[in-house]
Amino acid sequence: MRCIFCRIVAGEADGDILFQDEKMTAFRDMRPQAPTHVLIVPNSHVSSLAELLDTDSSLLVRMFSQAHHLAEAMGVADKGYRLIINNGPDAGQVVDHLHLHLLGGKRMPPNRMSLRWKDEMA
Ligand code: DGP
Repeated sequence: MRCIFCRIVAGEADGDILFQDEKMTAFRDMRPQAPTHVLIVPNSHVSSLAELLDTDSSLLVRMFSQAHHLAEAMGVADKGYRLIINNGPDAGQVVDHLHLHLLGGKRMPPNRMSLRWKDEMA
């Protein structure tokens, strides 16, 4: 059985697809963590960041670039958005097909490391 993201890319499973070209597909996350929550994935099955860097590193730049275009199109670019890749088990990667989360449309807290760094610099 193919992975769920491969099936969404191929149109074999439901996915609210917002963008697709020959290399990548963007669709809404089914469990949104923010008013705008989109996943951008390579069309071919790539499990990890290391695998993408080995096979098609230029696609990574294109995925980030597309994320920005989507953020603009969805009206969240001006106020800011967050891009996240959970890479591997310690990062909480659940779906074993590399994906870039685009989150926006709400004020998100700074991460704790940045807060600690800010305190140390004060
Ligand atoms: P991660 O923890 O980075 O592996 O996040 C996986 C995300 O994928 C999670 O936010 C929920 C989303 N997701 C899982 N299954 C499906 C699905 O079948 N359709 C869609 N649209 N999103 C899914």
